[in-house]
Amino acid sequence: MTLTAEEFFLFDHNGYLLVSHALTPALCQRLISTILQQAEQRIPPLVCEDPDRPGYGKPGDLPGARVIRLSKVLARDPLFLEAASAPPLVAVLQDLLGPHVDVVLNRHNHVTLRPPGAAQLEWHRDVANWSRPIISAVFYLEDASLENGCTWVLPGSQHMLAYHAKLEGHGRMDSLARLGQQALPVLAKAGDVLLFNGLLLHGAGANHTQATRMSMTLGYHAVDELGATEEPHKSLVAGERVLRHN
Ligand SMILES: O=C(O)CCC(=O)C(=O)O
Repeated sequence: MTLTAEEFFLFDHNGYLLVSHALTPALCQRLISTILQQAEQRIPPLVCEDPDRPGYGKPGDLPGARVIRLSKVLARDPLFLEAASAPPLVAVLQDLLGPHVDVVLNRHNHVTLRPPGAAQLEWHRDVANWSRPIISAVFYLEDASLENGCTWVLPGSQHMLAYHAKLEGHGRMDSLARLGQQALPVLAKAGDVLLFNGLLLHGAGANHTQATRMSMTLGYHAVDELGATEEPHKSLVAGERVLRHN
């Protein structure tokens, strides 16, 4: 897949782009089975539902509590890297980032089960500074709707650099106040991947249905041509590691 000029424009202008059918139904099913198995076996690191705040997460394995998130997924099973490197997705990432692409291991790198009753995910940005951006990727393993807590975005907010200070870097906020009137829901099908600039303000709704709304979130960026050649917190998904000097 190659992006059209219009899709490039929209990613740049609005800060996000939905890539349809990036994962096959078979791959989504294999991921869901693996996730359910690992949640059932309570394989750490995990985030569980906080008994004091139903619907919200608390890190750690809390006995008897529902597992709502699996962390460090790329180290759990090669299947997750297979999804991270899905050819239709990598083709779009290479269009946006150039030929050499890393998936970062120390940002996101988790699966959210978003079970029935899961609370909203507060508005936030994904990076602490505009000069170290990532592309965030939400992989929908099940359809995402208004009822089950789809992702919401504030189009164009990646350009609001002055606003950044109010969030204290990688900040979360309960509401956008009046700006919330400009936010849009992203309705997605299982297998779609939402790519967005890590500076884009985004969140997710509560799950009001009786089923899960599972998704995996990862972060990507271009291989850092200014950085060290060994990158323990990154894994190459396309191209090669380049280090350029002037
Ligand atoms: O699952 C979503 O809709 C958003 C995910 C997200 O923002 C995150 O995992 O940090």
